[in-house]
Amino acid sequence: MKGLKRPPYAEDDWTIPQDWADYTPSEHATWDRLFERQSKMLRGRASDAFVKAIDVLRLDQPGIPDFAVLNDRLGGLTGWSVVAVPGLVPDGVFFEHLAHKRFVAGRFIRRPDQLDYLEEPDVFHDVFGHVPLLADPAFADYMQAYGEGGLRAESLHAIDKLARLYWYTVEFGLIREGGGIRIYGAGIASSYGESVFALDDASPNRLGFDLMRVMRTRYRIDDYQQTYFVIDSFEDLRRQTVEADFAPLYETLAGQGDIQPDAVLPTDLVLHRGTQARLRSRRG
Ligand code: HBI
Ligand code: FE
Repeated sequence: MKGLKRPPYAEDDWTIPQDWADYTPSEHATWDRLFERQSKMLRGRASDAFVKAIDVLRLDQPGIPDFAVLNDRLGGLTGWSVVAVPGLVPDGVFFEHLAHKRFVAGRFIRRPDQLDYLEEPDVFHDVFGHVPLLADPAFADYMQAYGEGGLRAESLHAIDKLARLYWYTVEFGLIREGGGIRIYGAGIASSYGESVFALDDASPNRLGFDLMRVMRTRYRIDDYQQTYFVIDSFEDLRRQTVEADFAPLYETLAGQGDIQPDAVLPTDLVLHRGTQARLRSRRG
């Protein structure tokens, strides 16, 4: 995230007051519409931990959540808190917050004509998509370790590799659960279209999670993913990452090429081999 400029009203760490009382009725109504649509969609599709946390954190109360109230509940569970920011923040600032168990959330909410697509993360993506799993102890540990690992990756010039791990887990991760596959990534969970596509469409690959393989894999930012990686459990993800030393892994990766977003390798654990029909039809 280069070239971002900190607005004058933000603190040095880029946080701003949420000013919850200043949200308008129409902004609260936008949250309610998005919440209603996504929470219905995710029943039976999202990981149990995600669905249960929506209840436990009382995210089902009407309107944009007041971070002060949310933080009382979340803090009691895992010690995490949510802080408001204007939008995207520089990588170093982002990592520093995570390392201190603070999740940065956009204060703003998308306009009614942007319900399905926006470029910068807003309060719906950040709070509905990300915050539920911060109530899960194993996932919360993983997020904190990601922040600490990000700070180390900066000096090792390996942020691009580490960012792929975030992308394919925190944003677009799937998990084996209940004899099938469920959603846990925030980018999927907060998207109406992708929460169907990621699980049910024949187009994308669904491959078993492999840490080194994931860090070599390029990703799309302009469309649904061509490949999703499926973890066995949050505890397994925690064990494979929090307990690993990434410095030697980055050295190994430096000698290996990137993998294209749609590739399937002979070494992959293939749960579903994608037809990639979506991209083919979009390219016409
Ligand atoms: N800023 N607000 C915000 N939210 C993010 O998810 C975010 C960010 N800055 C950088 C970033 N993510 C990622 O590019 C890092 O994981 C590398
Ligand atoms: Fe996100």
